[in-house]
Amino acid sequence: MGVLARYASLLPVTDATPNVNLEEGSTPLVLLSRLGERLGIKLWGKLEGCNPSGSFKDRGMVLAVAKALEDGAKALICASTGNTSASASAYAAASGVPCFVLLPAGKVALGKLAQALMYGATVIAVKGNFDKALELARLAAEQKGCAIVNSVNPYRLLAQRTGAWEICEQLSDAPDWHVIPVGNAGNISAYWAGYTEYKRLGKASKLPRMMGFQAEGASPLVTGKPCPAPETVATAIRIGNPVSAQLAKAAVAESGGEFNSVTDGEILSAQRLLAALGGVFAEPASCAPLAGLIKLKSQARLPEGITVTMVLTGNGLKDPDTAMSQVGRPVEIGDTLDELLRVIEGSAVK
Ligand code: AN7
Repeated sequence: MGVLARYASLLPVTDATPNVNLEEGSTPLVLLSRLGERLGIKLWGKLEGCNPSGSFKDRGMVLAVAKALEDGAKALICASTGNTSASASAYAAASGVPCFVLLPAGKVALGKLAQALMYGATVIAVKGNFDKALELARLAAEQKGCAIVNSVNPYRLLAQRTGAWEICEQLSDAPDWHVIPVGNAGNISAYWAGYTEYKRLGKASKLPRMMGFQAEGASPLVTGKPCPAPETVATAIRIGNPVSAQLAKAAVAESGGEFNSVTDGEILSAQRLLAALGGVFAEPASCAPLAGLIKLKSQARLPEGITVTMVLTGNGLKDPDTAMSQVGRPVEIGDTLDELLRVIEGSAVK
């Protein structure tokens, strides 16, 4: 069941809303026991890479597209660091509506670009960063009457609350800490809105601390001012002027949480650790929170034994280039058993 059907009573879905559905949501919440033991916490990973287009964006996109169709939109438009474009293109394809996506030229992971092109969107590479592309998309949407499906579209964040609702159901309560990567700052805002709504409805007994992690080279919410030239290997969160900055600041302040930043090196080593100790391959941006937990642990600022949920926002397969630049190559052999046995005997496993 997709999120519109699963959470119809908590979302602005009416009889007039088209039934858009790619069976998004209901993603696994996995106990990462080896990583949790190292950190001295109960660490849960929300596998948002299991969504149909491979990222959390599908939760909000399904409602944004359904409402756009309900309002008679003839085309969709968005700017994106990659995942929003993949998601918008997928739902546009499934709904039979044209989609224009604006991407920062040369700064989008290969898998995401392949997705938007395969789903049949008109893909436009802008010589500028995401913030500039969003500015153009907003102006074009106004002039051409296209529905903009970036998170400036309020339906996106309303439906992204479903991630928090699922976590409360999977854990039978809210966690102590909720750690999450922050780019345009929509998801952290939506999760906070989701948790507070479930608390209000009596479906959670407490509220988590919201801990938002940015890449050091694109950390406007940590430095407190927009970043004119954001740069990070985690291209998904290469954003200098977050649209939902105010909402995110409120979420962090009200929950007693914080924003923090991690370096690209810390992000990449967390990505490898998550794969090697957790069995989960997530894209670099998704690994900023794990890098953050490791950093807080080293500063003795991670309380022992707490329950932490970590949103693994996008699938590692989206960015094969960054992954391959971090790891070795396969061991090559001919086609004989002898050669194979030599490899096995030369390894740690005898
Ligand atoms: C994997 O696709 O902004 O703080 O245009 O793809 O809600 O922006 C992606 C963002 C985290 C940050 N992890 O979420 C886009 C885009 C992944 C992402 C974020 C993004 P927000």
